[in-house]
Amino acid sequence: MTRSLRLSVPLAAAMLAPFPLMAQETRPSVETAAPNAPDQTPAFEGQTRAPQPAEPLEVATETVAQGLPQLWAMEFLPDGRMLVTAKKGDMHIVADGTPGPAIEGVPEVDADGQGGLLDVALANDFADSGIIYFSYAEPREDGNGTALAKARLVEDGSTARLEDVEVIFAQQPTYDGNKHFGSRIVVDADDVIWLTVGERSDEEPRVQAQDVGSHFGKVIRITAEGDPAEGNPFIDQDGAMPEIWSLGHRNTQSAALSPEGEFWMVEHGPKGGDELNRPEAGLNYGWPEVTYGVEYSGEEVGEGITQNAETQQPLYYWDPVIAPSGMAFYEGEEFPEWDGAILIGGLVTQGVVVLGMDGDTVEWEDRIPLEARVRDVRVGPDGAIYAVTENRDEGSSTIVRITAPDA
Ligand SMILES: [Ca+2]
Ligand SMILES: [Ca+2]
Repeated sequence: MTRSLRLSVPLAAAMLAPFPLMAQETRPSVETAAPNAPDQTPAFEGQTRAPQPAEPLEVATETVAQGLPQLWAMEFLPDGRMLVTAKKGDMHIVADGTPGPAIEGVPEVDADGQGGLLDVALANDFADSGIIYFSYAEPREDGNGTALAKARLVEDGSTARLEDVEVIFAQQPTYDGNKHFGSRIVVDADDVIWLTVGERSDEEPRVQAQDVGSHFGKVIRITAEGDPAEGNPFIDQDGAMPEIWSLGHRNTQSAALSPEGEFWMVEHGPKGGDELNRPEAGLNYGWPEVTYGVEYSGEEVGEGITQNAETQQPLYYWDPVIAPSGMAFYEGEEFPEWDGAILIGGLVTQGVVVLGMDGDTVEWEDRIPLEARVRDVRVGPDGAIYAVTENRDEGSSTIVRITAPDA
């Protein structure tokens, strides 16, 4: 006994030796600011403050369009021009860095506060059909609500117009406020339309994020005709809104389809609680009962619960927040080492957040600083990354092209 014990001590030491060496190699997080909720702990290792990548990001940037109205979203048309939405209610086609005239036929929007003309997406058959989808804060008699419309974009010489405009989703109930409209639109390979809808922020409406009888704080999933999509979890439940896919979301302005065809999103959380989710049918993502972070007043959110069995944990969260805007999965030849990485526009971080992924796990996080609020981020047909900036004081935007330095 004694002899074997003596032998085991150096053996154990030898086995343990590699671990301190590995720990020394762990790279620090790109986030160096103090958390807003220092007493909260993640549910699993790597859920926040992932290490920086082994190779630091090196990029070159150039402004490819400026003097634009304050934009909310941008999509590339098949010919490489850009279709943009301006928050105040206009839509333009940007060619060679210059916006064309306002596209006629855009419905009236409520541009107060966080409202306005919001996201735009192209139908999968856009090249043939000209069909686009767009979201906006819809003015109503007793308030407003997030709406999703479908229309045909028709060009005629140097002008363009929307025809056959049809609202295919209108958030219920109506609410009189100017915050948390969402919204991002994602069209999947089956032509199903996904829309993120905010919980309208204020104390009373935000609790409706937990109520499947309300569209507030939900992911919406519908057909191109506006019907609930097949497979929606609450279609047969009395009193539930059949368009709902998942619940318990706060205000999501960031969503994208992964290369595997799955719907992912990043939510604006409370102070110290932005979160990455890949929402599954019928599941509850917690808000406002279970969340990381604190109120912007500094108080606890509800009872200050960050984890429980009834709600889903975010795959990743940020404290302090990044304030997520647009989102895209990187695919292209410009940055081969970022294949499958998630790009997220940062309003507060003033740049693009890059997440290196292994399945559902964030392996690393880095940031592309742009010194401007980023409102949308897209991957161009050339493989470059395009960031739409916004300057709220000037009511203006630029579009910045991000490439590898030697390109
Ligand atoms: Ca879009
Ligand atoms: Ca959550």
